[in-house]
Amino acid sequence: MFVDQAKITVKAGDGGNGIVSFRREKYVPDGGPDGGNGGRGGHVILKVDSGMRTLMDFRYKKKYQAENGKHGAKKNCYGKDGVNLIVKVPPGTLVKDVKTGVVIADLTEDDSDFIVARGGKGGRGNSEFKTSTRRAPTFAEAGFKGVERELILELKMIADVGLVGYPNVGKSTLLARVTKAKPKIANYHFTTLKPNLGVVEVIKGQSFVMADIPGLIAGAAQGVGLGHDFLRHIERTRLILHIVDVSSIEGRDPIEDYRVIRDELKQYNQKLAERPTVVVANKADIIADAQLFDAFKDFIKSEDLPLFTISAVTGEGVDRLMRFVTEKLAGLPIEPLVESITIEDLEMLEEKHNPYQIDISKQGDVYELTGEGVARLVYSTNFDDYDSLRRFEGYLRRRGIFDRLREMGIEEGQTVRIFDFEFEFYD
Ligand SMILES: Nc1nc2c(ncn2[C@@H]2O[C@H](COP(=O)(O)OP(=O)(O)OP(=O)(O)O)[C@@H](O)[C@H]2O)c(=O)[nH]1
Ligand SMILES: [Mg+2]
Repeated sequence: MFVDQAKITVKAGDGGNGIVSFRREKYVPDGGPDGGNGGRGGHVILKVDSGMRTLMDFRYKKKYQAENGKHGAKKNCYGKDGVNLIVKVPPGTLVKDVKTGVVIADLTEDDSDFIVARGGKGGRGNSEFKTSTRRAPTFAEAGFKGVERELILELKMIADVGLVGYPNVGKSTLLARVTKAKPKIANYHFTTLKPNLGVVEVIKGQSFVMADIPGLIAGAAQGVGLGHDFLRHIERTRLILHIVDVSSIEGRDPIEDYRVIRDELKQYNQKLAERPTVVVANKADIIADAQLFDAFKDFIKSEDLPLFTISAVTGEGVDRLMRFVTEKLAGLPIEPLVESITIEDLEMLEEKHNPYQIDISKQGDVYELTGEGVARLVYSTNFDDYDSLRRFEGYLRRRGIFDRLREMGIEEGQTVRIFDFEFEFYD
């Protein structure tokens, strides 16, 4: 089965908590704080495996979670970092973040990898909070949550040359003739149901990859027929071979066929229509209407495009065409498909959308704080410790929670609840 799109969820590991602990040694009274830091959560990393050809694996497994960092321990022991999770993807995988709609990576090169979700930092243990005036801090910091993201993976195969054309014009026949690929070939429309790739090497050391996609028909760009789903695979190609059946054996006019396909490419993506194109007149061995063929040749000349006349079945003209393509490719740059962004940029974007969220609701006279941001804060606070409470208050103030409470109409002395903890509001 050929699967070229998938939606998955990746969850990086949470950072381990820092812990509160005090040295307890024989003969040492009043040992200082020795609570260690938590470890970092594992990242989720996508890595290109050139042996993979589809996104099929992602059809069955949708959730990918890296290991959490371990909590800190006594004697200033750091918690272990969580193990990174490496997820293999085929070359040509485009990675989109669902929430922001941003393309974060375009993974093409073998073995290249990309962190798609960074593990949460570990929290600091109480020994890190020791100062000259605060010799025995009784609080530590909670680990940060690992990022969770929904991603769309989209496979855009990496081929240098794309074969496009009406169904049954001989695209697969040509691919089979010049490469080791064995696409299905038959005399009916839509024989090819999924893209096929093959390597062409007519000039030694100058091989290139050619892709054969299902035939296109009018309306393809809007989803008619099969072609639309596969057009994305030729988006990466540097050169398009537009195959036209010039035999008129099916009673169609090659000029008309050419125009229809051209239009579809343009509608799908203007860039495709601007891509360097070579027109290939196929089935020259069985031309039924020489007049139509002559008209076609004149027409292509007027379009100012290179035209090659071949027979994919007899092999006539094929070698000449492949040599021309090889040389043409040498002068065509490989351009990245999309501008991707760094994970840091994405995190900043998300941070703006939703930093560790704190929600406030009002129940009767009580104001209640909930959300991710609060959970971390509660762990990181020792409500019996004055210093810790001051940090807690400072954090809420910096995050604008006091302002928000006031906007909601809170009065001095009213109750604010966070989980089981309640305090009276005084500004
Ligand atoms: N006589 C002749 N027949 C050809 C030539 N090229 C292809 N054919 C025949 O045309 C029919 C269709 O060939 P395919 O290669 O399957 O065509 P396709 O463009 O891949 O078709 P779809 O996959 O359906 O889009 C087959 O019967 C081929 O044998 C040619 O140059 N000359
Ligand atoms: Mg085919």
